[in-house]
Amino acid sequence: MENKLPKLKRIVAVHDVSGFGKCSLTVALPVVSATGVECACIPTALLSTHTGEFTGWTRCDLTDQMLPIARHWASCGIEFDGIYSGYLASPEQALVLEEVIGTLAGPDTLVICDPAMADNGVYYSGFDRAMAGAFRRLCARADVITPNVTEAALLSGVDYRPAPHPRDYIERLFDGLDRHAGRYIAITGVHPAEGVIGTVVRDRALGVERSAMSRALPGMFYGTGDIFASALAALLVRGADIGGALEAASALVRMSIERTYVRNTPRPYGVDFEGALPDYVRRVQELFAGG
Ligand code: PXL
Repeated sequence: MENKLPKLKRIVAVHDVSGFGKCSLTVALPVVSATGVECACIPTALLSTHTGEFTGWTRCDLTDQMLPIARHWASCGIEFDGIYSGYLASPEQALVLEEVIGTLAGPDTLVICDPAMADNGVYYSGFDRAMAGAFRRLCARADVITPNVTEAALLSGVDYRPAPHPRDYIERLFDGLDRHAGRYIAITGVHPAEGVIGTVVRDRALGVERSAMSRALPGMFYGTGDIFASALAALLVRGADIGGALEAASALVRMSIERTYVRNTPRPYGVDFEGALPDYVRRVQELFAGG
């Protein structure tokens, strides 16, 4: 058979496995795959659930596995188009991740860092400013970073402000992050006005910003930052432009939230992204029509 398909792009997702609760690797794997990108993974920790609202979760740190996995892959000559990291078990793990990046990244590998450590003005369980320091370093090594408003404030040193988030506040966050970022900064969970939520992206190379906004539904939706970052990472690695990637990733999050809201799924259980994937795959096909 004639070889007419372009080379499959490959990402390694470096996140924890939270066995229940639909975040980190349990959403990165399906979302990256649905984008038509291969998803290898380096698990950073194994937990029974994510740490938001659940109590009594189990946790096994996998820091000591990360470099041996990366070195094995390097010895096999496996190459990566993207290295996409999220939740890390400890600040020390960020240093190990830098070594993993050094081991696996080629000159064209896109590095995407989601500094998953806090939300709604507070650190996730077990984290403190040492985690912000570690992510600051890692974000400076990344081409794309995807902090939420809380994480952007912690990384930049700007005060955290609950909603609404006026334009000048978001500009201060972007400016504060400027030293700690590569080409794209995507700030998620921005509420420019009551009832409106979305993501604002600054393209530092072109000096332009763009946003994708939707109607805000009440409550906290776990894992949506991971769904957004997974889609954005895979779309950019596959070669989408930032505008198309932002729209498609935001639509996936919006539809996942709407379905969860209508179905009234318990919030800590994660969002119904499964039912939103068919629409997402159609959008991806349209973005890459002919590619
Ligand atoms: O979705 C971010 C995330 C990932 N992994 C774990 C978490 C959280 C957020 O709470 O607890 C273990």
